[in-house]
Order: sequence, then C-alpha cells, then structure tokens
Amino acid sequence: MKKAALASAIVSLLCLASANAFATPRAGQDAAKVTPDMIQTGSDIPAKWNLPEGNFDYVRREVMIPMRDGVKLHTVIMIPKGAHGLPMLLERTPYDASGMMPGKSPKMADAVWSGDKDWADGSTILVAQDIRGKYGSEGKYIMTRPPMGPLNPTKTDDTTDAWDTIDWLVKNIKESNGNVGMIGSSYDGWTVAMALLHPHPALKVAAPESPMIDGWMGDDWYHYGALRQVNLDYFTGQMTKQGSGETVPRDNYDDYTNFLQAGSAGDYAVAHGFGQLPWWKRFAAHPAYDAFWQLQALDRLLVAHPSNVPTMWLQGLWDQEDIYGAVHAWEALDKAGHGANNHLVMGPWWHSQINRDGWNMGPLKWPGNTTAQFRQQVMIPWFQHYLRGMPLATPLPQAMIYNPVEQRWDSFTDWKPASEQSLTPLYLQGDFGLGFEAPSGGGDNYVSDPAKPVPYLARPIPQENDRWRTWLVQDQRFVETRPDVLSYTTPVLTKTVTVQGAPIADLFARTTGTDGDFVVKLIDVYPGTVPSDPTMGGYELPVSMDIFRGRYRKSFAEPAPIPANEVQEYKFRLPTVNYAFKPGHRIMVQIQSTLFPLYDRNPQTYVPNILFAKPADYRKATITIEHGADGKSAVLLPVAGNAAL
Ligand code: PG9
Repeated sequence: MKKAALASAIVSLLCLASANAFATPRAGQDAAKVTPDMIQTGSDIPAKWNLPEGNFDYVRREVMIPMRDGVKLHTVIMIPKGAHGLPMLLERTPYDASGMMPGKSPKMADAVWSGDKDWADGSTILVAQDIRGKYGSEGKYIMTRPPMGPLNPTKTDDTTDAWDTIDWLVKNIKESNGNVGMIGSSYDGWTVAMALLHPHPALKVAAPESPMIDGWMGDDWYHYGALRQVNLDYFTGQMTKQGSGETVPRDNYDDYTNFLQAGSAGDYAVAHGFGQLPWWKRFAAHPAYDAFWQLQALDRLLVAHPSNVPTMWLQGLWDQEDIYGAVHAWEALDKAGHGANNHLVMGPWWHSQINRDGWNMGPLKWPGNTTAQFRQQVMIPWFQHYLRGMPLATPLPQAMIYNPVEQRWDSFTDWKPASEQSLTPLYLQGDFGLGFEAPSGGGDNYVSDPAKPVPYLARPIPQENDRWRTWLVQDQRFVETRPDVLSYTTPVLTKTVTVQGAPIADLFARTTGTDGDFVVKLIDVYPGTVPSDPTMGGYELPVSMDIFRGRYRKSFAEPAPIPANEVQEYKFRLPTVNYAFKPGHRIMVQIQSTLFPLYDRNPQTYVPNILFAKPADYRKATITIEHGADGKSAVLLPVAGNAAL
C-alpha cells in the first residue's frame, strides 16, 4: 500500500474507533473486555480506614473507659511497641485527646503533641482522655465542674473521673507497671489538681502546670474582681459545641474598638448570643467572690483534702492566663504543713510555655532552651524516680525559680509564702520619685475617662493576636506619656536590688467617683543604651503587675461603694518574682485605672453588677494617689539583703 493510502486507512479506522467509544455497548461487541472489578457503584471512601502500623514503634489504642455512673470517657493510649512494665502518664483534657495524640507517624515522638514529645522515648505509656461531655467522651460538660458538694449534687466530678480512669488503666493496660503520673497545663492542670483531692493509690506523682486554681481571684476569669473580658471568646469556644466551638464574630479589626462600642461586657455578651449558654448565666449572676467562687477555689479545697502525692506546682513568671494558681496552691499547702511533698517551680515563661520551646520570653533571650532543659533535666527524671524507681541525681528543692536577670535557676529551701515574707516599702515620692525613704508629702492626680481607657497592648489589638502570649513583657513606654498614667521612678541604681517573693501594692487614693480600678506595675527601666542588645535601650519591662477593683477593698464577697473624695487604702498582692534590678537600671512604678480591653471598664459610678452597667453609668473620675500626710503609697517589696538604692 502506498503511504497516502495507508494514512487514509488509519484515519478511517481511528474515526470508527472513536465513534464506537460513544456507542452503547452491545453483546458480542468486539471491544476491550470489561470485567466487574472495573466497575464501582458504591463509594471509593471505605467506611473505616485503618492505618497499617507494621513499622510503628508504638501501638495506639482508643478506648471508652466506663466511669462509676456508666458514662464512658474517650481515651487514647500510646504504648511503646513491646512495652513491659512501663509507667503511664495521664493527661485529662477538654481540648481533644485525639488531637493531642493523632498517631499519624511511625515514631511515637512524632505522633504526639509538643508537650508529650520528650516523654515519647519508649519509657512511658502516654494516655490522653477527653473529660466528660467534650470531644469523644460521653456525659455532660460543665465548665471546670465543681467538686461534689453544694455546687455539684451528683455523684461524680473530675476527682472521681480521674480515680475511675486510673483504676481502669492499672487493671487493663497489661504493659504497665501499675504506676501513674498526671500532668497537664491550664485546664488540664486544673484536672490534675482535681485528681489530687482524692487520688487513686496508683497515682504516684503529679505536675499541675499553670493550673486554673481560682478563676475569680487571679486566674482566667477575673483578677481581684476585674473581669477579663477577652476570655468571652473562650466561653463560646468551649460551650457552643461538644468539639471545637465558635468564636465571637467581630465588627472591627481592633478589639479596643469592638469592646468600647459594645458598652458593658454583659451587653457585649448578650448581643453575641451568650444568653444561650447556661455557664454565662451562672457566671454573670456572681460578679463578687461569693459562695459560687469560694466553694470551687482549689487552693482551699487542696488544703482541706491534702494528698501525699509528690507534686510539682509549675507556672510561668509572666503567665498571661493563670499567674495566680500554682503559686497560691503551693503556698496554701506549704502553710498548712504539706511542704514535704509539694514543690514550686516558676520558669521565665508565658502560659503553658513549659510544653513548647523556651529560648525567649518576648524580647528577653535566655542562654538555652529553658523549657526543654527543665523537662529533660529536672521534670522527667523526677517523674521517673516515682514512676520507675530511677535514682535521682539531685533531689527537687522546695522551690526552683528562674532568675531572669542572672539567667539561671535559683533553688530555695526556705521560700516563704507571701504572708510570711518581710517587706520593705518602696514609696512614691514628690516629683514622681520612688525610694526607700518615707515621702514628705503630697499627691498626684489623673483623670480616668472610661471613654478613653488605657490599652493593655499597643493598638490595634486583633482578635487573633500573636502578642497575647507576651503582653506581660511589653515595653511600657507606649503608655508612659499618657496623662492618665502616673510613672514614679528611682534614681539610677548604684547597687543591685534583688526582689524575691510577692510585691504588695499599697495605695492610698481618693476618687471623685464611687467605684474605680487600680492597676499597679513594677517595672525595670533599662539604661538608655544596651550595647549587647540595642533594641533594649530604655526598655520598660514589667516585672510584676495586676489590677484591683476598688469596690472590693474591704471584702471580696461584699462589695461596697467608694466614698467619693475620701482617701481609701487599696492593698493587693502582685505576682511573685525572683528579680534583680541591676546598677544602671531604674525601678519604676506605674499606676493607672484601666487595662483595656483585656479588663472590662469600671464605670466609676457604683452599680450593683458592673457586667450590666449602662452607658450613663460610665463617668470620668479624678483619682489622687497620696504620698504624704494622707497616706504613704508604696509597693512593698520582698527585698533580699539590704534595701538600698
Ligand atoms: N487558661 C485556659 C483555661 C483554663 C481553665 C479554665 C478556662 C480556661 C487554658 O489555657 O486552658
């Protein structure tokens, strides 16, 4: 056949073939043979996918553990392959046990979240459990469910759930040695503290990390009665769904604007549907420190039910969420005579940073990875001592507190609860001075305007805010020149002033209003230039700060209006420090009346419940801080050694 004729025959054949491709297949047709295995009429997605785990160095089990009332709690267990006689480390969480231990990787250390990685070395069986009513667990969710008693008439709580879980684990996990440790940060730290109220005998060691201990006094919900309103997002995040809940949609990028426009925190919450949340109703009905809060304050409960479990109470020195809990729980236990098995650890960390890297805290850089070092050199060996009988090279001291200036861990055998510390007043003085000598007279005033509250972070402050973790170390120069912020400063120091313990703010103040808040900040002012780190030149580093709601100056349970224009004393404890103010630096104390929008605004007019203050209640007030005959305002410092500037 000629080339052209051949080409035309091929084209005709191709046309025929392509025409047949669209034709209906007929029996006996001479096309490619179709067999049944080529056809899918169901779904290509199997009902359940099982990951082949042949090369995994662990076995992942998911079980539903029955509690005494029949409710089953979803629990993920990661067992090193071939394990025999290993202890178990239990974390109970409202934040998704499966997400903490997804098990998607052949190596156990890659298959768990960052907080568990160092434990996943084959020495420990890791257990994560969803608490009642969250994620995969049955039952009803109740926010930080109060222990059985007046606030909880049922027969279960997170103490019994921990007990039942540990009981099941030691009876059913054959690879274990029957010893259990408990760990967890924040809410998970709260679950550890709850387990300690009546621990199962197999619970041999515990570390509540940044635990929520008293939500009203100084952890997540309030600080001394001032509402932490940015946590309203947490309410919806936890309680609009069994899994991960909703966030509150925003009208503006800047939360300063959002909360200012909303009016009171209550108006904001109700406008965003919070009336549907049972927790909000209980919460909003108890703005004062009444029985609702007192009966769930865990430091009190722990003293009433002390355990013998060796316990490491751990938190960050700049913990932006739960800066109150661990240190107060430890102090309460120590004071009640339970110091022998309770230890205090405070690292240079933000909230829960212990479970992540710890090279720095905002602009403060450490000589190493402080969290990894602590986990690997102190915490894990201490746990393994109690869980596996491993010898301890050095016993854990009574308290271990990082010194951020000397950049080292200090160990203490006689760390004092705040009520037993000796204090030296650092007085506010005329001309905005600050010193250890008593002031001769005078006072300073500012106008606090609820329409222009002092921001807690430089604006804009978006809802998803990566500065949240480090806001407690933010350079305070951004507010120093505001007319509603008073700044008192020592001369340049010629000697080191070391402060170890809890400073106490002791203000004598008058206001033209009938209510008001007081914010006190103890600040380290860096020299104007810092050759080793030029960006730190003149930095105003908050070392310790807090807010106090004036209506509670006499009683946290029974608020009372402030008598206008009469000097009143406002005395409150600031967060615990281990800090050295160095020669060349200056100490500063800043005072203001708002810290917004983190804290709701005080209307400065006495109303029964500030959560529902009306626009007309918000009024300007002139605040006078006394430093003379009418009161010697000071920050009382637990100075180590001589108090001299
Ligand atoms: N700080 C968070 C929290 C703890 C307890 C109750 C509510 C919130 C947390 O990080 O878990």
